[in-house]
Amino acid sequence: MSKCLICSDNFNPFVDFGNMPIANAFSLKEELFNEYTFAMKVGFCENCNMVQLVEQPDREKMFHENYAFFSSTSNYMINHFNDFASSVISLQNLNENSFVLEVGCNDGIMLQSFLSNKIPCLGIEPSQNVANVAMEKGIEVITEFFDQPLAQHISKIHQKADAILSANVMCHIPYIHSIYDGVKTLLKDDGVFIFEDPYLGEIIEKTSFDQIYDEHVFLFSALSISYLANVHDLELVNVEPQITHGGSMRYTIAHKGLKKVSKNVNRLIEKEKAIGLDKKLAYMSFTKSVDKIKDDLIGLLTRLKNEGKKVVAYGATSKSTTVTNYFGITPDLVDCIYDTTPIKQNKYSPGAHIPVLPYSQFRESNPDYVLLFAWNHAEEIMKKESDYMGKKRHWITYIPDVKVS
Ligand code: DWN
Ligand code: SAH
Repeated sequence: MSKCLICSDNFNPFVDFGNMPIANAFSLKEELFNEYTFAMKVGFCENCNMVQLVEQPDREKMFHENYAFFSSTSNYMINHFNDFASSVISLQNLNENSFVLEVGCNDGIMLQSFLSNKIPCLGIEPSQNVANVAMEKGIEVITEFFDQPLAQHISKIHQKADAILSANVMCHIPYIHSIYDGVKTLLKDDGVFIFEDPYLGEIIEKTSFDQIYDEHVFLFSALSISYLANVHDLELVNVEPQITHGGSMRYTIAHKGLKKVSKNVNRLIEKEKAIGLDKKLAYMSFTKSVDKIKDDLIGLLTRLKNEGKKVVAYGATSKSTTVTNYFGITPDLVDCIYDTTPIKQNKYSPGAHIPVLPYSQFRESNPDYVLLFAWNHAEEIMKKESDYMGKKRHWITYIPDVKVS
């Protein structure tokens, strides 16, 4: 039995992925003998409806001065965050007297839009190397983990916030009660806390099991977020689906009773109940679907190998650490992974030890098949590579099921 991080009720895990390394720990050859692993199991709390990891590595093992994920590696995401910022500017009528705080600003992909609109903003980003990139853009950043004590400190040096924003960060934080206390401290009476994360409903529907890895301690739904907000005297006032990261949800939270609650909130909660996200059964069938993808993908890669085909992968994503380690995909089946991120290049993927090579070498490698680990960026990547791939080369995708195209 494990204890729920939200409501302290007991629950049992519904899926066990076995021992997993740190998803973004790309290593040099000499570091491979010493890889840290943890037991990755996921459970569903029937009391508050939160889906969560049973165990998570210490935060310093994941977020540090060599963090491997830089948000601005996707042009699509740059546009997405520019649109996100514009929507907040008009929702809150922001101007040069306002104040915006972003939790987990990474390389400044979103705050750069506030900066260029002359709206005062502050980023909180504990991973020093990505924070440096934001600071080089002229963004003010505190390089610490956000929590209630840090919020207290910020409240002494800044006005309260018109908007607290966060993308793909809230689901990373097991001490989330401290985050919500911090939000309560820093949010103006008419302020909004808006965050987006991969959406549980999409993960279940698409069997996107690879959204589960060390950093993603929670998979949120409107059901679980409204429970959590309520505990902190806050209220979920809007939900807006996003197509990013394979299907995300943007949640807007305000002080309880101070903003009108959109009809979208109840509609989504009712839909979640109708598809059974509040019942164990949905999670049991998810596990079966993951194993079907495993059998199909390993079957395909083994057959291609036996036929002498050259198979490489595209995008050394965090998600791919779950895929390669759970499925047992090693360099026997996939020669290497091409990626544009310098810090990942000429290293080995966590656990599976597949070489990660610079994207600049992708085309000269002349593959027959390309396994798309960055499937959430399929539209952007397939468009960019369509001339090169032509009719002779094929993409392999595996969410929601294994497909060759
Ligand atoms: O939640 C998280 C999300 C926002 O980002 C973090 N926990 C970590 C990270 O997850 P991820 O690594 O699964 O994210 P992506 O965006 O799917 O990673 C894409 C990878 O592919 C990056 O390493 C960059 C690379 N890439 C590439 O080589 N060529 C990406 C694009 C678009 C490309 O054209
Ligand atoms: N917002 C960006 C980055 C997501 S990656 C995007 O959507 O692309 C997750 C980020 O959260 C990392 O940069 C990590 O360093 C940061 N992070 C993790 N815990 C945090 C905390 N307690 N406070 C602030 N940032 C945190």
